[in-house]
Amino acid sequence: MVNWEKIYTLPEYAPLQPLIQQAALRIQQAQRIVITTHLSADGDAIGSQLALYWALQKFGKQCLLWNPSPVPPALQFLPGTDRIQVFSSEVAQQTPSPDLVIFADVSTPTRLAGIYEYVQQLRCPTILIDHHTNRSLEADLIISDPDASSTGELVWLLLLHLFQYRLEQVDRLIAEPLYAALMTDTGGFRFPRTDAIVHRIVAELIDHGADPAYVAEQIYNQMSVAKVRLLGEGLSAMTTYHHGQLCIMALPYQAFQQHQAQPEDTEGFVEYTLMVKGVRVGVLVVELPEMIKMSFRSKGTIPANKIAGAFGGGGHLNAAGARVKGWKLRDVVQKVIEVSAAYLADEPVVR
Ligand SMILES: [Mn+2]
Repeated sequence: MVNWEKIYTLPEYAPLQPLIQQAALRIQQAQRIVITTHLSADGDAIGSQLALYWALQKFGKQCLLWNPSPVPPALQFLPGTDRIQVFSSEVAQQTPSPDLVIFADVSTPTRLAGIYEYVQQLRCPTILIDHHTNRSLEADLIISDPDASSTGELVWLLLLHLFQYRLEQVDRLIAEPLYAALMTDTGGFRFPRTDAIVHRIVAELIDHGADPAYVAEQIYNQMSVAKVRLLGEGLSAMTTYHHGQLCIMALPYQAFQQHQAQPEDTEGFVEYTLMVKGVRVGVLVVELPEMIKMSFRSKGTIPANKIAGAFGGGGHLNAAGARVKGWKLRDVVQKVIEVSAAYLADEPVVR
C-alpha cells in the first residue's frame, strides 16, 4: 500500500501542504459551492471539476457546476456531466449566491469568459487550483503548481486531506473523472511530468473503480469520419522547417468546408507534428472565419509558451496556444517559422 501521508511530506509537495489544508478547511465551512473551469474544457478541466463535485457531495455540500462552454462530446460519458450548466445571467439568477467558488484548471480571467467578472461582483471567497504558468487570475486562496502533471493531481491531494487519508471514501464517481484528468493531461501517460507519483495516483484510482480501457476508449476512439478526413488533409500538408526541427500543420478554412468538419475536430491534431522524427517544435495553425488559432508543442526546454507569446498567447513550457484576428494563414505560418528560429539549433541536431 502507498503511504500518501508520507508522499506528501516530500520536499516537492511541502509548500503545497498548508495551502491544501486551508482549502479543505474553507470547503468544510462553505455550504453552497460553485465549481468552474476554463472555456473549451478538456479532460483535466472536466475531470477535476467532477471529482471535486462527487467528493463534496459526500460532505453534504450543495455544488453548482458552471462552465463557460458546453462539455465536449468525448467527455460526456463522465458521471455528472449532465449537471454541468453553461453559465448565463439566467443561470445565475436561478440560484442563490454561492458562499465559495472554486476555479479549477484555469489561470487567466479571459478563459472563464463572464464567470470571473460575475464572481468578483458577488464578493464571495474564491479558491484557485491549477497548474498553468503565467497566472493572472486572482483568488483568495491560490494553489498553483506548474510542476504538477495536471490539476487532477492537485485535486487528488486536496481529496486526501478532505477524506483525512481514508481512501475507502473514493468511489468510481470520483475515480473515473480523476483518471480521465490525469490520462489526458499527460497525453496518455507520455508527457514529461508523467512520474512515479502520477502512476501511484492512477493505481489508486483503478483500485477505486476507474476502468482505464473504458476511459481511453471513450476519450480517444471517438473520431467522426469528417474528423479523420480533416486529419488526413492536415497530415498531407504537414511541412518541416529549420533542418526538420520545426513541423507545421496548417489547415485552411476551406478544408473544414470540404469535409464538413467543425473547428473542435482539430482537437489532438497538434500531437502529430511531434511524432515526426527530429521535430522539436510542432505547431498547428487553423484558419477559422473569425480568427486563426494556433497550438504549440515543444520538447525539452524549448519554451512553447514563449513562441505563443509572440502572438499574444501563452501556456505551459511544452504546450501553449494563441489566437490572432485579421491575419492571413500564410503570414501566420511565416511568422511561426521566424519566431521559432531563435529557439532551435542552427544546424541539424545529431543524436
Ligand atoms: Mn490541465
